[in-house]
Amino acid sequence: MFGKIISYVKDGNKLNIEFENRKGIIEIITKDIINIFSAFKYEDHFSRAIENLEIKECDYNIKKEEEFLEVSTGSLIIRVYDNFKVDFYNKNLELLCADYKAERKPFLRRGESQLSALEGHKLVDYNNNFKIQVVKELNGDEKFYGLGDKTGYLNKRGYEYEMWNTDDPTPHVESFKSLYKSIPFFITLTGNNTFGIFFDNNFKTYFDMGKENEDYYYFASDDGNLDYYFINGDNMCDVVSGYTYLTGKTPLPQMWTLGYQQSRWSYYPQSRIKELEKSLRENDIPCDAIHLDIDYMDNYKVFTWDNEKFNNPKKFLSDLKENGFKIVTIIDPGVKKEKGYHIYDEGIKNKYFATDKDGLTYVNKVWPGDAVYPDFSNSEVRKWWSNNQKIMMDTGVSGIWNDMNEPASFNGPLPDDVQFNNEGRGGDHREVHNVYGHLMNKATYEGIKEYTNKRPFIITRACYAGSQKYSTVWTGDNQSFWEHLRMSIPMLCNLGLSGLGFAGVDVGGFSFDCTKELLSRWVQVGCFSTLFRNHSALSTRDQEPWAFDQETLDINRKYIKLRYKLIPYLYDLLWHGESTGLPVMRPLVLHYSNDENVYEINDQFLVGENILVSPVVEQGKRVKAVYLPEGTWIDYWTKEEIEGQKSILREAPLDLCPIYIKKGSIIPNYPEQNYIGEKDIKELTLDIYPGNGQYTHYLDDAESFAYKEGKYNLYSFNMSENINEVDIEIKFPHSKYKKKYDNFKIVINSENISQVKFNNANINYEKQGKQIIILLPAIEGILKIYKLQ
Ligand code: MIG
Repeated sequence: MFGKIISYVKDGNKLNIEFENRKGIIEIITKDIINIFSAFKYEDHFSRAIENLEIKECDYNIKKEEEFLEVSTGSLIIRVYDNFKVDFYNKNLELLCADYKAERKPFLRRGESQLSALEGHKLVDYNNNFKIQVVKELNGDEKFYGLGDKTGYLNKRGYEYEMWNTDDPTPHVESFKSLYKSIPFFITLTGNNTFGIFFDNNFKTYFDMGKENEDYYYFASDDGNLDYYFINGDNMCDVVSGYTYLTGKTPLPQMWTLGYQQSRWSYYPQSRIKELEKSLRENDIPCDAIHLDIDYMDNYKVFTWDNEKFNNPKKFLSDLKENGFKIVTIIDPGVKKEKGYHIYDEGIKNKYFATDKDGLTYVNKVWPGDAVYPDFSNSEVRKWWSNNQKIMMDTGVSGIWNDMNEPASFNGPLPDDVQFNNEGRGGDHREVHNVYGHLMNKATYEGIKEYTNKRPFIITRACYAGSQKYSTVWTGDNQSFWEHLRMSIPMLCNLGLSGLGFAGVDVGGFSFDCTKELLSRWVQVGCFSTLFRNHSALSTRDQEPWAFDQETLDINRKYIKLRYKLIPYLYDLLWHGESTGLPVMRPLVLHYSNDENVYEINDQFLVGENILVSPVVEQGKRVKAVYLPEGTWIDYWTKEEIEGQKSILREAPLDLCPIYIKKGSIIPNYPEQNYIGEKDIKELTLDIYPGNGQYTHYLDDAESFAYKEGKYNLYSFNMSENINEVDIEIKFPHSKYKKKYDNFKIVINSENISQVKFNNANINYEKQGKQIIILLPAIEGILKIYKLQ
């Protein structure tokens, strides 16, 4: 298609290459991130994912060889061949990624699928005519991770997917090619080599990860530009950092958003929420937020309240807040078509809605009946939508839950020819579909930020690459199936690798009726995911922690309380994530990519680097096979030390989720609270697993942007261990936030202690079971713990 290389010109960080038939550009973003571009539709990137990209200029060399052009950046060597085939090598000239130079050879499909279609089987629609297609050689055991919220297992090798935001309420299974989100990014791992590819194209895109042929994998699109980034890294963490360098990091949220959240479709009227509030407290279930689904609205009209169900929402929400409950309300994009409804009238007057090909306002059916679709690809419409957030914020709403923004309708996806502004360029639904939710989230974020000056809390169902800058995500309409509890682990892990650091699933399952055993096990996973929300569908059975029996309630309480204990650890992870791009919930392969035993682990995950969770995800099972990677791990419940790089069997009665802490960990804990912020925490507990390790704890006002101006404190703990003692050096490298701790409560998970000194003075300690408790004033110093010899 491109033809032979004719000439090339270096233009700053870009290398412009003239081929016989087209131009190609190699752009050096950093020495490890390379963009491959050819203008098939637009001369520029016109990216919705990447905003304010900072190019890190580096010296790079170009060499012309007989067969190829060679570019070297210091980290990477890139060889460009005729037909714009590109191969990437590391600096030692080891091949990382090569374009496949032959034609695709799909496997044979025998028989007539039309015949099986008669019985209702799905026809295989096999597409070979892409406008843009990049085919890469497959390397032996190459594995693929990422790709957003796709169903199935962690490793995507051998499957095909499509990026086309899809609301399909039937049970999500492995054959789904797409779900609600489009994150055209994946990470590959072969031996010790890892890299990422981000195909920044928001038309429908296709990813075949070695399904049609074991010799290659490909990504492709019907339209748009050839525009992808090769992201190099020494390890998978670097690749995630590189990807989020381009598309943005998940920002630090308000701390309360990490609390337990209770939802269902729907809690109303007011008295029902009062009842819920009472049940939560009576059953001693900590909770920070209650979600209101579509029924709080007047006839499903967004930005309105049904005054029969809620007679004074402002007063009601403020009373709830007094008691520690925040309210999150759902907002759909579909605006009810009704003259006299101010949102509709304003939108019509200003031409804010998408149109059909003749320029008439496009109408489809959603909850309010006939509805029209705000054109979020128009910055003026986004401004309007931002302003509308004020209506909700003024009523006292604390977060917005953006639903149905694929966009969905009662008649499936919108037709291809629905017209959008597309940032002034004009464009149809084929182009805007995958970024519709993304742009709605951006508008929501900007509005809430402006009106509240707090870190906005937005949960979204649909998104595109880069939506992590604006919103938290949940994985939509799962079912109360064991299979969906199992799937939630690889799904959340892959979302995390795809930049979406703040994610969760409907705990207990959305559709279908949950069982007590399923909820008991689900809360053991949910309490570790960043977004922790129990939600269920209209007319399913009650699914709150107390809706089953005493045992289920006790198990829910145990894990919800564990969650509240871990809040400072999770918050620290999010703070770190703002610079590293790493998620809270991580697959083991992210940190142990040299250990082939972890490549396919779908039923375990890490929380940060220090906590390993191996939940039971099968009905009736009371024992779990746990794989512990290298290092020494401590059973959270028994404090038993176990050497890693092996599998063990762990007894796991219904109330027990196997949890392991890595030796050398320091984990901050909060005291019990009914909700975050209930107590003014003057004493920070540090749960310490003696060994060698470093930990930095972060403290700020937990809600505003003042931390961006440096108003925060850092507490660093440096621990080292030898045969005689464990030393912890406590330092405060940054102290610009006015509130300080008074004390540190040091919990040492070891019994063999003879003496403790802080800054050279003997201090008291107390023995409690298998732990030693030391109370310290919160000052800098050196804590020395002498072992019993
Ligand atoms: O399925 O607003 O995924 O969480 O409860 C109908 C009602 C629309 C879909 C969301 C779900 C929500 C429901 N919505």
